[in-house]
Amino acid sequence: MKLMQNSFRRPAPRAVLSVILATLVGGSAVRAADQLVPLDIKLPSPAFKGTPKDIQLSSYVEPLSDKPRPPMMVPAGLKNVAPDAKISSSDKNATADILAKLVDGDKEASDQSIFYLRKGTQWVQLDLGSPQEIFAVVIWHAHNAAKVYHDVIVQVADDPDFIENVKTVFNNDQDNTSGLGVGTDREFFETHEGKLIDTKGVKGRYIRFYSKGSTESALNEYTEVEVYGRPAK
Ligand SMILES: [Ca+2]
Ligand SMILES: [Ca+2]
Repeated sequence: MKLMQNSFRRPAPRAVLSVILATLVGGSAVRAADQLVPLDIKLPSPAFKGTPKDIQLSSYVEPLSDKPRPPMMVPAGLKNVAPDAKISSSDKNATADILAKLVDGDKEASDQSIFYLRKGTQWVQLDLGSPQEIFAVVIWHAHNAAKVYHDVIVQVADDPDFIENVKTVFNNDQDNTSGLGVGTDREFFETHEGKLIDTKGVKGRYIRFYSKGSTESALNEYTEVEVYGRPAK
């Protein structure tokens, strides 16, 4: 208690800033001692420009922005933990060699950079090896053309079968066609920026990414995922 009183009496300016920012971030697992920094995401080259051609869109798709995405503030010292993960998928035709492309750092829009999962609701899953506090997730399905993926759902769990302590951190399946619950997030255009999701320090060892085809095809494409976290305390 003495320590706390001391720190309140004579707060370091950086600590005060962290507390204020942590309050702004709201409900996340940001700790008082955390220094917040912009998340540094290495982006691939853009592969298409301008407004999409005439494709059928849901009423809940976000308009395609022509401005760079504002940075997300996260605790300093996070690491992309995806490259060390063990990867599995609902599509048993996807071999380990194919699934390795999900975390190989290649996020380009070329044919060689993208792999396919069969049609219908499919998922890829990462076993992070130990419980992590996950602050941000970035997904690139395929940004070779303007398209919108359906039923993008991201869940975190304590077990590989997603039974224990399942937390949904993103769900844009607003008509519940994948049957995991009605989502409240919006559909979005795939771009070179990928889809950045603020996961607010959610804890879990397993993370699963669902999708159900796109405005272009019933097949499911994946290029890369990144998971920014730190070991859970
Ligand atoms: Ca890749
Ligand atoms: Ca749907």
